[in-house]
Amino acid sequence: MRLLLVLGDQLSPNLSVLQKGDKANDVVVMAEVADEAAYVPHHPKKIAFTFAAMRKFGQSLRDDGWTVAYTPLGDPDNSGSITGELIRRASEYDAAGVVYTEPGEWRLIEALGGMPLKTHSLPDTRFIATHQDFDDWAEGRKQLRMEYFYREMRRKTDLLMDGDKPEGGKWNYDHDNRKPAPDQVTFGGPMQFTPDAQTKEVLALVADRFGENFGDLEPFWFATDTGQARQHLAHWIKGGLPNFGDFQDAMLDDNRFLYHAVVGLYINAGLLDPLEVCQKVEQAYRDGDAPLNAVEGFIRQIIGWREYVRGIYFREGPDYTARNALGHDRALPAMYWGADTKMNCMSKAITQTKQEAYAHHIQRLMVTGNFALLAGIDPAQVHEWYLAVYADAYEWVEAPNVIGMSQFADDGIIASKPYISSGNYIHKMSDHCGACAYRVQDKTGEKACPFNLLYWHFLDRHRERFKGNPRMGNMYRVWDKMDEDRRETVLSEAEGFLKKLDAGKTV
Ligand code: FAD
Ligand code: DLZ
Ligand code: SF4
Repeated sequence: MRLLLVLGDQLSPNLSVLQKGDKANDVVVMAEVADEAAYVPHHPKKIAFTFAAMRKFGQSLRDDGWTVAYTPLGDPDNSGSITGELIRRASEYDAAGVVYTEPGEWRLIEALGGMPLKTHSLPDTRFIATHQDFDDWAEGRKQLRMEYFYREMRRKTDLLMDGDKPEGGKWNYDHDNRKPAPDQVTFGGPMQFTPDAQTKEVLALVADRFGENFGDLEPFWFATDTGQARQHLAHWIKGGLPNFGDFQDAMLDDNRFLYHAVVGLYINAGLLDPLEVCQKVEQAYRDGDAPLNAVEGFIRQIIGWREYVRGIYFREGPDYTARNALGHDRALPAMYWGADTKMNCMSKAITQTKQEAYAHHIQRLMVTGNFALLAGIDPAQVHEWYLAVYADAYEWVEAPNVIGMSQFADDGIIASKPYISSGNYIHKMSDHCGACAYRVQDKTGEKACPFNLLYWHFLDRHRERFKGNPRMGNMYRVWDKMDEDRRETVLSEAEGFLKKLDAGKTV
C-alpha cells in the first residue's frame, strides 16, 4: 500500500493522485497542520474555509469507499507539518511510499522531495496547460504576452470558438469592459451560506488558535463543499454574469462585490473545476442569457490569466518571490494591517479585505498594489501580505500577480510597463474620492491626493529605467513640460508624505 497525499487546495474528486490511487489498498492522508496554517499569518476566514472544506472532502472520500487518515489540528499526535504527518503515517501503515499531486508552492514541492520516503509526484491535471505546454509556447519568445497564450487556450479548450475562428470575430472584447462605477448595482452579491455544525466546530477552533490574526472570522458565509459552490456559481451566472464585463473595473464605497463572481477561492481550493465553470458560462452565452463581452472577459480571466500566471510561476522558479527589480525597500505601512488612513480608497479596500478576505482585481491592482508600488514598498513584504489576507491566495497565483503584475519586481516579465496611476484613475472608476479627506483634483498642497504626488515621484526616481519605454513616453513628456518650480514642489511634498509614512503617522 501507498500513502496518497491530498492537500488543502486539492479538494477535487478528479485529482490525479486519486485517479491513479487504488481504493482497496492505498490510504489517503489529509492533515491540518500548524506549518501550513502559519507560513504567513493567514486571514482567519481563509483558515476556516480551508479546514471546513478539508473536513467535508475527507468525509466525502470515506463515503466513496476510501480509507482516509485525517489529522485534525488539535490531534495530540499532530506533528505540525505535512512531511511530519506523512512520515508518521508511513510508519503507522507500513507504507511502501507516498504519491502526491504536485503542490502549488515551491516551498512544499521542495519539502516533499526531501523526505526520507519513496515519493512519486504526479502532474496537477486540473489545469488546462501542462508545464510543458507553457514552456513550448514560451520558448524563443521575446515577450510572454498573455493575449497570445490565451488564444492557444481557446483553441485547446474549444471555448467560444466558431470553427477555427473566435466567436463573434474578435478574440478579446476588453475594450467594452471599462465602464466607470454604475449608479445602481442590480446583483445582490455572492450567495451566502449559514455555517453547518461541522463548520461551526472549525470556526471555534480557528477563533481559539488564530483569533489574533488580521481579519474578521465572522460572519462566515463561504461555501465549503462542491455542491454549495455550484449553487453559488449558478446564482452568479444568472444575476451577475450579464453585467460582469461592463463593470469589471469599477469600485464603489458601498458595494464590495459589484458583479464579480467570487469564485477564485472555490476554484483554487478544488471545489470547482475551472473548465466546468467556463463551460457553464459559455452555455449562458449560447442560451442568450449573457452578452459576449461579459462571457469572453470572464473566460479570459480563467483560461488566459489564471493559466498564464501559473505558467510563469513554475517557469521562473523558486527565487521568483525574492525579486526586487526596482530596489524598493520601504516597510509595509501599518495601514495594510488595519491602522487608520485618511485615504478613502485604501481604507475601503483594506477594511473590506479585513472583513471579507476578498477584494476584487482592480482594488488589488490599482489601489493597494498601486500605492505600494508608488511608495516603494519592499515587494517581498507586499507579497506576504497578499498571500496572507485573501481567501483565494496560494503562491502559484498570488506571486506572479503581486511580484510581476502589480510590483514590477520581476523586471517586466508579466507587465510591459508598471501598473501605476495618479488619483485620476481611481476617481474615474469609483465614487471613493467624494468622501476622502484628500482632494483628487489637487496636485500639490495640503490636501493633494497622495497618489498624485507619488505618481510623479515614482516616475522621477525611476527615470533611467523607464524613459526609453515606448508606452511611458507620454508620461515623461507631461512631467517634463511642467515648470521646474512645480516639479520641485511635487517632489518635496511627495518626500514629506513618505517621511510621515515612515514615521508611522496617519496619512
Ligand atoms: P472575478 O473578477 O469574478 O474573475 C473570475 C476569475 O478569473 C477569478 O476567480 C480567477 O480565478 C480568475 N482570474 C482573474 N484575474 C486573474 C489573474 N490576474 N490571475 C489569476 N486568475 C485570475 N487571484 C487569485 O486567485 N489568488 C490570488 O492570490 C490573487 N492575488 C492577486 C494579487 C494582485 C495584486 C492582483 C492584481 C490580482 C490577484 N489575483 C489573485 C487575481 C484576481 O484579482 C482574483 O483572481 C480575483 O479578484 C478573484 O475574485 P473573483 O473570483 O470575484 O474574480
Ligand atoms: C492554506 C492552507 C492552510 C491554511 N492549512 C492547510 C493545512 O493545514 N493542510 C493542508 O494540507 N493545506 C493547508 N493549506 C493549503 C496549503 O497551504 C497549500 O496546499 C499549499 O500552499 C500548496 O498550494
Ligand atoms: Fe484615493 Fe486620492 Fe481619491 Fe482619496 S482622493 S480616494 S486618496 S484617489
